[in-house]
Amino acid sequence: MQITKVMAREILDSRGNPTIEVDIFAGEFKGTAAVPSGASTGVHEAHELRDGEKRFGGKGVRKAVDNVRELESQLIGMDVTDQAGMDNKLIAIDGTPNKSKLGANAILGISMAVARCASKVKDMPLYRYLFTLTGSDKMRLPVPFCNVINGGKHAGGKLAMQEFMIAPVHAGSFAEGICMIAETYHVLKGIIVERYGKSAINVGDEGGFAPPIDTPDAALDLLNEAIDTAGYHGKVMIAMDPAASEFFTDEKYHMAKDYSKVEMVEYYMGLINKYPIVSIEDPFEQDDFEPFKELTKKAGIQIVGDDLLVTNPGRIKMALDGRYCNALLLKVNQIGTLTEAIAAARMSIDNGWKVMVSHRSGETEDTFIADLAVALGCGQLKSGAPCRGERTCKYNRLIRIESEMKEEAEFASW
Ligand code: 2PG
Ligand code: MG
Repeated sequence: MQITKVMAREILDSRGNPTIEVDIFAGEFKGTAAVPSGASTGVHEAHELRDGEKRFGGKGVRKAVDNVRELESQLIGMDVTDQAGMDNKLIAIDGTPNKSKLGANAILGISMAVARCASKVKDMPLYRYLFTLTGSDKMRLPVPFCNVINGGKHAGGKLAMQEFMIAPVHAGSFAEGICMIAETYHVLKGIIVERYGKSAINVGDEGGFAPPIDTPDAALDLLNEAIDTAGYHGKVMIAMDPAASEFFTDEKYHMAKDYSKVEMVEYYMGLINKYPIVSIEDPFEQDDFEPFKELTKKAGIQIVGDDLLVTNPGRIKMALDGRYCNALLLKVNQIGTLTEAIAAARMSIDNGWKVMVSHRSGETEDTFIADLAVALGCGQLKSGAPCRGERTCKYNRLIRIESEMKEEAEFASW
């Protein structure tokens, strides 16, 4: 089935910033996709094209939209079910190492919309169609990693570390897991109101609370208490994304006090021994490889590379060789095409790593990543708190997929 029409437009993301949405048509079939955007972006990510003009404070994406429109004549007639052919063509037309000519946002919008249109042509739900592209052994509903305390660039407070997540690793199903999370979230809300007053339950960019605390220990104590009070001790575990590139300068990590690299490794080991932490993402700055290696060796838990890896096969190979971490955070917009994102996941899984599919802090109502996580069967997805539509739409999509799959549905509990 051939592509017959391409459309693109500027829409708003969850922070009120513009982002790009693309429609791909193949006869009567239409696939639409919207592109997310990060705040704590890694320096090695593919290029997000912004206009830099007065409108939207420089964040307009009209150039990216124009680039998609100008590509239309070259895309018409291409087979919409040839995802790799499409993505490779876009990469070739762009011709830059970081997709800076067309913009990774423009390219990804096309790439995802093509996949969604193809799923309709094939009359398959998106997760089933994507499964045919992933080379994975099985579809699985992922464990949700839900960011319930927001700090760093996603909140306005003094907490340097960015994300404190809870994960129902021993739930019996996705729906049960999300119920555990929502219950714990509301218990946490009650504790925060009691301790810090009502103004402290305002939420950050990913729907998590942003209470007036300034140490990770204070955040972890709140989570522990909420999990225990909700009755999920031993069932709901804790994960963190310090996003440490954001508080590293002059060879030091700056939190409530300053830490050297060596002190930082010890600090994390202390937290791991004290709290039920199962996963830490970006514990160090994106190019600070030695402490990554040290912590991965010592910790015995999942150490995830986000800014470290930027979903880039080259960076993943480097980290595999150097043993810098043992899991990939998969963000489709860090690399810019679906084919490359799947290759990054494949490379990670085939080398014994875990993969966590991830949203961005600037999100849309698009639920593509929910289907992608099921199709990869990788077992983990983070999409923020169980609060705010751009976060819950991914979790709700997974609830629907689980019920649609009936007996075939398998929840990837640990
Ligand atoms: C992260 C993400 C998503 P951002 O660091 O993992 O939670 O944040 O999209 O701002 O990079
Ligand atoms: Mg991160």
